[in-house]
Amino acid sequence: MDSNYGADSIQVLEGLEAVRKRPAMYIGDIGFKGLHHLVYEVVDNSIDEALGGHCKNIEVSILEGNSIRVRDDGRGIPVAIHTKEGRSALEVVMTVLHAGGKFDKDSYKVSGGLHGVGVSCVNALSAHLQVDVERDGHSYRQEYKCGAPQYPVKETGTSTRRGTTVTFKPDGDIFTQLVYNYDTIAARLRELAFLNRGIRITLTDERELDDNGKVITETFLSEGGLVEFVQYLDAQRQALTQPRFIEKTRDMVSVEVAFQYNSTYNENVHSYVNNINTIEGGTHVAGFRRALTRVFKAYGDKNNFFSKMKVEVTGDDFREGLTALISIKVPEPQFEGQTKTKLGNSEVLGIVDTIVGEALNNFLEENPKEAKIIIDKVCLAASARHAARKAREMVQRKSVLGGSGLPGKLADCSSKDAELSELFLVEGDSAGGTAKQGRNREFQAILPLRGKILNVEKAMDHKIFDNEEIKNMFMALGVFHNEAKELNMIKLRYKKVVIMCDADIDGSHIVTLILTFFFRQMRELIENGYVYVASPPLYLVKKGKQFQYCWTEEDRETAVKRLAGEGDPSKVDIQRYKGLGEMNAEQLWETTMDPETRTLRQVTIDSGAEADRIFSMLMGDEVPPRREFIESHAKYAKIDA
Ligand code: 0RA
Repeated sequence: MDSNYGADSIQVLEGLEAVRKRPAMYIGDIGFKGLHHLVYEVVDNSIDEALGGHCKNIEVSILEGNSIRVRDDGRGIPVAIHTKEGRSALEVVMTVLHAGGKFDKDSYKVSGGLHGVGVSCVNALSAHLQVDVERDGHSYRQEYKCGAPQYPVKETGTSTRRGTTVTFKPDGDIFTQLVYNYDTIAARLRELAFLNRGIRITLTDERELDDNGKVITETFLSEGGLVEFVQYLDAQRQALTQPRFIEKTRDMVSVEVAFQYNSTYNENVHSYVNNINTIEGGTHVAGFRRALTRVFKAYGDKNNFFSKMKVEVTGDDFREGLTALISIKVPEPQFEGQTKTKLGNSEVLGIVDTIVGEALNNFLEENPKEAKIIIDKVCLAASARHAARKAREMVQRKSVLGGSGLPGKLADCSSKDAELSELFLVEGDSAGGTAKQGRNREFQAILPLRGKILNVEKAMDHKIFDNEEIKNMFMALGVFHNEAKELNMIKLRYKKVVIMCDADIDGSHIVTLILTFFFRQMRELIENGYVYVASPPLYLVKKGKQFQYCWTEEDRETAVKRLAGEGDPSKVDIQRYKGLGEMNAEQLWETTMDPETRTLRQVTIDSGAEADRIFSMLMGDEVPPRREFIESHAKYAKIDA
């Protein structure tokens, strides 16, 4: 029987061959992101089953050897022979692209990963996959290698439960990274739990126990949904209003919005379409903004709240200190933009606008006290924006002048090609001096930053643009904000910006300050993949003329053993680098700056909402959560993938 199945395998492989040939086309990439995407793709199927009301619990396990198991208590994928296909429906679902929805007429699929490829794609990219179905009192199984079934669906026994369990091991011939990151998966599952209230999702890491010998496991279940999500994001901020919730469906588009105002000056609007984070926004966000501006403006005008204002109140002003989540579900989303995370459906704009507009009107009429608090904040924002614009324009006028527009502290490189040029932001003048000596001046520029830069998380824009270090960064980079606070990068002078700080707690705090600045003021640079963090070594291990730089404790131990050889390990000299200043120019070059030998860590944003929460926690007023976070995440928060 098993060998007979070979013939079918060939047919299957023809279908899935395309996926194995061009995996990146289906799952984005074949590195860390793509690897994790496989998990999300499988979980999405279970989420769909839950959204249809057929499933309450989803269990995700990271197994020993970095296999993944996803188990749900849904109806179970049908196993009966599909007459037209001549084989089990289960096999078709697992081996034919986009076959998932075919056997389920009564539900329209909303969840569906960013690339919406379905579980067959995961199968194609797995060295081994096993699916177990329990339904109608029986249990069934089929296994696959690289997507090819190893035998027809077989009955494995009886069962009183219902559900589907998919266990897979990503193919090492396809992926360049095979190790799963618990926090990355946890962040996505937490987000899914908030976005789909009432679904219990558990994550268990079976690879190791925690420091107390306990199993690493978390359960994500939100009864409050988006309202709880807003509170979670704003946990470290001071709320000015109660969270509000709007929920309505029109023309098959379901709209959910939760928002609250806090005492900061940041806009935190995060949006989702069919559970996908629409980082680039789109028509749903446009509809929300339009309603917000229109309704608040009309309310303020009607009550004469703006009459004393010397400046015009604009849309931006209504969003300062606003944390909002927009989650819509659309039957046929059109994704656009560079990263396909921008919703294009034009009909959605009016739908969201109307639904949010009506709800906001009611809210303002029924809650005059909260309305006044918000309007006062809006007026403050408008005045501050006016002041900030002056400060910003000063910086920008200088930065676009060229020549004399460069900061005095900048040691520029000779290349004028942004593609090749690198800007090192270096903590402190002394390390800056060493970096200047050590660099390759052809393509490496050095900008020393003085000690702690301004914490932009707590400052208003006019303070931010008055800050010397921040002005220097804008001028050196040659970028500026337009009226809508979008970053103009036409004159960007370097396409690699490397943050280089000491490898200690103070250094990592400064990295975080600088990253906060980029995240809040120049997020586009991060989104384009231009921002990096340097990794200076922690140790120099030396014996006689032999030496080795080390980046981890394990590195150091091996180096000591190697250099000691048969001899006495205590004869090996270990130098702990406390700061960049302890290295001479040559050492700094060969360990940290030389493109041939250095390790740079690219800064990426997995989830805008999670990054927002982490920055508010790291840079906000409350000290304990910050300390706890930094201690539990070793060197640098988890803002780099
Ligand atoms: C097709 C039809 C039916 C359920 C499913 C697929 C299904 C797929 C997945 C994937 C993961 N978990 C799942 N659970 C169910 C409906 C079958 C029926 O009508 O009983």
